[in-house]
Amino acid sequence: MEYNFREIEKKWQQKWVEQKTYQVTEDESKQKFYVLNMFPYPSGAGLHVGHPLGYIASDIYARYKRLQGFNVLNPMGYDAYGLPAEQYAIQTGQHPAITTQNNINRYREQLDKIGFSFDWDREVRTCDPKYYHWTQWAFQKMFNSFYCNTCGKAQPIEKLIEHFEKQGTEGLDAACSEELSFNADEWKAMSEKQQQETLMNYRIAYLGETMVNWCPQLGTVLANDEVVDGVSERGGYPVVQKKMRQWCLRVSAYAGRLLDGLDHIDWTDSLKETQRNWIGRSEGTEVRFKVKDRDLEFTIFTTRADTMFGVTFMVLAPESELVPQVTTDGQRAEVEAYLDRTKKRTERERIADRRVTGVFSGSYAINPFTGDAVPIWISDYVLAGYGTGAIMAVPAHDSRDYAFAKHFNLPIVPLVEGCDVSEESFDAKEGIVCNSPKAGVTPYCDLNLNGLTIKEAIAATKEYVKAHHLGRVKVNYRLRDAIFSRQRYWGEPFPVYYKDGMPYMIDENKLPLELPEVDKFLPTETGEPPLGHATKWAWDVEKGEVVENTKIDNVHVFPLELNTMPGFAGSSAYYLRYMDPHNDKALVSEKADRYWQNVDLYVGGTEHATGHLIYSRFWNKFLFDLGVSVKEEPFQKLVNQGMIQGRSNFVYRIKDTNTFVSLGLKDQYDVTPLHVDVNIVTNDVLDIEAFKNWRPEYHDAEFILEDGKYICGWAVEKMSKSMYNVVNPDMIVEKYGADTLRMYEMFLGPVEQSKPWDTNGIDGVHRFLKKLWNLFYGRQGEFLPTESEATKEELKSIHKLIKKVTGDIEVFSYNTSISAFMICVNELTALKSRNKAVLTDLVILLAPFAPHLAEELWEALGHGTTVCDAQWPAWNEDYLKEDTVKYTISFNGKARFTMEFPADADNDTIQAAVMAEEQSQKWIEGKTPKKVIIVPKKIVNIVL
Ligand code: ANZ
Repeated sequence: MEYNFREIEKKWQQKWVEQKTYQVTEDESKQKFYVLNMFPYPSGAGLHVGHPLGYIASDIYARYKRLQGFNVLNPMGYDAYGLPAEQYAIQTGQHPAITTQNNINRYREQLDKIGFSFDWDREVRTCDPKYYHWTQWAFQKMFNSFYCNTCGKAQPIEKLIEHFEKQGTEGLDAACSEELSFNADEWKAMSEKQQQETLMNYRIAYLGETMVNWCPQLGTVLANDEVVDGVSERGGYPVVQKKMRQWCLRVSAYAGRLLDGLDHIDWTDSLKETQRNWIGRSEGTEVRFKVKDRDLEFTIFTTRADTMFGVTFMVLAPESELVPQVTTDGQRAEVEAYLDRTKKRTERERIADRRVTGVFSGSYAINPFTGDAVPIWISDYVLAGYGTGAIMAVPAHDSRDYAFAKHFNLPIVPLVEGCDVSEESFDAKEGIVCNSPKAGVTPYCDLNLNGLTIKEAIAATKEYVKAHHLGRVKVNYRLRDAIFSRQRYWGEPFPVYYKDGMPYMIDENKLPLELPEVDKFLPTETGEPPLGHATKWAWDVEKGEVVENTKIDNVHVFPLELNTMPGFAGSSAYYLRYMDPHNDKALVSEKADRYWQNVDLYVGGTEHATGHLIYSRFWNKFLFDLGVSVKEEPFQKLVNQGMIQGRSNFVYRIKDTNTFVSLGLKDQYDVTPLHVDVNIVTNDVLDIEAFKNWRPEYHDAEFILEDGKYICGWAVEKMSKSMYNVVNPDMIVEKYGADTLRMYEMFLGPVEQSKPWDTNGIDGVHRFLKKLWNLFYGRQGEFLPTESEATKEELKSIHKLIKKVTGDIEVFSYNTSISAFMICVNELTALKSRNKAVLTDLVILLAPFAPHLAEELWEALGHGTTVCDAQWPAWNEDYLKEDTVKYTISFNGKARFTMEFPADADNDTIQAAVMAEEQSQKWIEGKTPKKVIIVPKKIVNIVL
């Protein structure tokens, strides 16, 4: 009987739905296991074969854990707010809700075909008011909290107010935008508005003045990567740096905890390192400098306090509030012209671009160590948002300062007399710091750094600074607060109204505040965000509801916030919501939260390393402080799946003709390569008829063939519509079945690795499943397994497989598991195995990989329940014991490694195992071996 995958897959997909096979509840009698995929943004293009890679990998793990007796939560949902739907709406007028719904339907259809074990009853969509209710709720909690550095966690804002009422800022150590100082009386004397402004300085969700990339023509703030060379990526409109009042999240308050938490989670070292760099802990010193002849001083941040004796000038960031104060009348015009120029550059450009620009302010600062007066410059290589936005420049020991000094002809004074201060010498600066020529001889400083290493010199200088009250030791983080406002339509509305210019939260029990309807999705004529088009977007505090804007009286009815939340808002706590998705009283109930705790295995792409994976860790830590989340870290283990790249094909058009020449002959002509749809190319041979029909302009195309065929060129590129290399999983499922697709995607290589999609091997995987099927069904459709005594060989074969697959799944080495399956099926076929117990184990092992086929065979073996509830088999070492022989494995006669084989292993088994061995791939380099020579009990030589 044929392996009829179409029928089998349809049947089981239906049964799973009917029997709610994947529905899961909090079952206290079982240990939990929580598997999570980064949920997709449902784009208009649908899924391509790259998308399911991670889902399949995690599904295998989820199914495996269930077979081991765990209660597995494996949910799925949609990150449904976002820009593409909004842009589509701007172009076509189609409401983003409709586009999103259509895309979700298409995703769901595609996902359903692949046989995932998702509990769809727990689906979430970030654009659903029942979902964003809790996004808004968390935002309100952040607004009503501040971060207490003393207790190391978020606290209710009332506690801060209490503190102010009792002692003002005295004794307060809280995360803030700006250090403030006032006493209790001063606090009490403040107007409500002043008090609110003051509290804003501490709130975890706060309105802050931030520099943004503002594009006046588009009426919106752009992200850094949407700006290229000072103009918008779309449209090419000028972008300027502008201070704007935006909602921000005080992520920086959590920098230390975000850093420390990395030590307790099981993520790859490279991902942790990326986060560490992003958080950017920097231990340094803040030192105060006086401005010469003025009653003014300012603070700089340095990690090299030991270089105080080499300071030859100071630099302020252009945005620094000090700039107008230190600019002298004589320099004003020049300074203003400079500020104007630098406004056009984004921060990223300022960091990346080494072009030296700057202007002298006219003032001088006094070096507190030497008493020397050094000029104060203004330059955009100093960033406003880092440290204090002001630096002391030591051109002899810092390359940026060096470049600046060279450009503007400023003095360069090395710490060590006679030291080489050419550009090339910079890397060689580590080592012994000799005494500065000035140390000990000026009346200002008797610090002696003679003979110390840099580290010791820094420590000594720090002590000196502290003892002489010149500044303080300071830990800085690069991590910035997150800007949380977007001038967009398709996002979560803020549950905020404005009274006298200050924001107020709508009542918690009136949430969710639903996104209003608008007739245009663009900014308004007056430059307000799209919500500015809404006519019913005002808050009636008495009724506690949204009313028409015409009713705004600023007494009972107030305007609502026009910005919406950014993409990362909805994805920051979705893992918690999956635990209890229908709860309308809380984000998650205590019971569900206590049971599921946090995600045990999170699978997703590396592109989220510094966005989502920082924000969601922050968000979770905040909820942890509130007592809502029980674990401080949301994602215990994280696996990054690689990308599936496209394998593009090309045809070569002879210039100015409609004639296409085959790959091997193209060099004889002047040709233009053109992408061709990979779906009309098989093994690089073009289907000429299909090509002619592909585009009207190719209808009359002519071809220069080689050996009667048109051979296409190829390249590995990103899988994308514009390269015509997108392979749709539906097509593969239709042709080979979901089980083949699942196994093939895993067989392509290690999960974490990026690899090109290449259908050439898919037939092999499909044949393997057929072969496995044939162990169960004879030609006449007779069911073969019988109750018999398993032979030693059969037991050895299956127990070897149990051991290998169990070990491999634990480390996500699915490709090697699949090779092991192939070997085992070959062995059992050769043994003509009919043993029911052995074949039953085989089916259970197969279930995570090819669930439809496994269910079908499980049923045929006489089981009334799903194979998902079977028990994962254990291996017995006794069956594996054997007299083994060590073989040296050689390639073209060169010994490379050894492998052990049973003394009685036949040549086919040895050959198959050698070819399947991972190490072999390195030496085979994708070639087909010409010959494999096996010298019994000694050597395997592969001739390439
Ligand atoms: C003097 C000095 C001498 C410095 C030397 C470095 C080397 P990290 O490690 O990243 O924290 N700096 C401080 N604030 C800055 C800002 N807002 N924009 C640009 N640069 C800034 O770097 C700290 C160092 O970067 C500080 O130490 C300061 O230059 C500079 F041989 O001070 B240093």
